[in-house]
Amino acid sequence: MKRRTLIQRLLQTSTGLIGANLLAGCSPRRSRDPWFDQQLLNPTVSLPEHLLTPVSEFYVQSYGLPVTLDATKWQLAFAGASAQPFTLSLADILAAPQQTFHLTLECIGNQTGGEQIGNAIWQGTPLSPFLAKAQLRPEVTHCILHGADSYETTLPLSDLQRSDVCLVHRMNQAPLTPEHGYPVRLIVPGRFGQKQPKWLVKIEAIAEPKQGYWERQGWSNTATIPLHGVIRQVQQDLVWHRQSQVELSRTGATGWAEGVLIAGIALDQASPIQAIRVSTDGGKTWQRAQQNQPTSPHEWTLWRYLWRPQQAGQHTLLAIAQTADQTQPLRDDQKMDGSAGALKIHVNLTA
Ligand SMILES: Nc1nc2c(c(=O)[nH]1)N[C@H]1C(S)=C(S)[C@@H](COP(=O)(O)O)O[C@H]1N2
Ligand SMILES: [Mo]
Repeated sequence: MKRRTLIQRLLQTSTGLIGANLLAGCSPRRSRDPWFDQQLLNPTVSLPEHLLTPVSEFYVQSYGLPVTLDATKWQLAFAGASAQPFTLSLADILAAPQQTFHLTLECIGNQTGGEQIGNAIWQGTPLSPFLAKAQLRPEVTHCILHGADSYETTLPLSDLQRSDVCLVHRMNQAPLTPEHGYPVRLIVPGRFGQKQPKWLVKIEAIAEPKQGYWERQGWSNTATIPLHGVIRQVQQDLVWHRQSQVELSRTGATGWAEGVLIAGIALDQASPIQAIRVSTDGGKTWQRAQQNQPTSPHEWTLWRYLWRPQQAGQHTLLAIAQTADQTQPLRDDQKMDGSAGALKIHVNLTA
């Protein structure tokens, strides 16, 4: 079932105020444009090292209402097949060694070129020392991660033991907002958003694999981020899957006679993006774009390309990303694994 369909069904079965709240809680920004920075197009300014999505513009994906938790009473329980179950308070997490890192969050349901993606700087403490403290029983292979909204998702223990998996309490230099999981969420780099539980309250060690809330609806249980890049901007126009037609006149401040700037983003599960290739003739020929080199492979790569059109008329733009051992496919039909195809943008250059 599509996520939107699920929300529509929930709305049909609920009435009045509850329905209205559900819609607000689930998709406050569904119809909004994705956020992107116009400055990226200025060819005299080098590409920034980071492009952070302001929290106010960051997509929110929650299957129910956001939960308001009292941080002074909040506890995280380490439970299940453990020889030493215990709980952590927010103070315990703040007193533990801190890590700050850039990471791009994206929903597995995001369509090619969709708006459910954002980049932030996160702060938290590594999870693995706490897993060690819990003395998990030898038969433990997975953990169920429980949110206070009864959301759950699971991951193999070996993934959760990685040193870059963090109990996160800050986003863009401020405490997490209620929508993004206040007081604490888990961040597991390389996975789609559904593996980043908000309002985390329990980590339950179990001895067999299990599916979580979205995974039972058919979404991938590994939820690894595939290699993908998209065009986000053509001259001053923000483009995305619902805004893929651009009209440019020959002259004027943003006219095409002086060249057309195309910019976008690219991301992979764990490999650095080595090249972005742009086509302005529907895929017949490809040119390399200029790009930045984020220090973390979990942060989106920013790129831009200056196109010098030779003639007026209709043109089809495409962009694909490459790592050392992969090239993004032009088309991708595996929607329950996340969309990795190329976004097609149609540009009409008028005389
Ligand atoms: N507790 C809880 N955690 C959750 C969810 C949820 O509904 N409840 N949604 C997940 C999904 S599907 C995504 S894409 C991300 C979105 O994170 P954001 O709302 O902070 O952008 O949160 C994930 N964590
Ligand atoms: Mo998601």
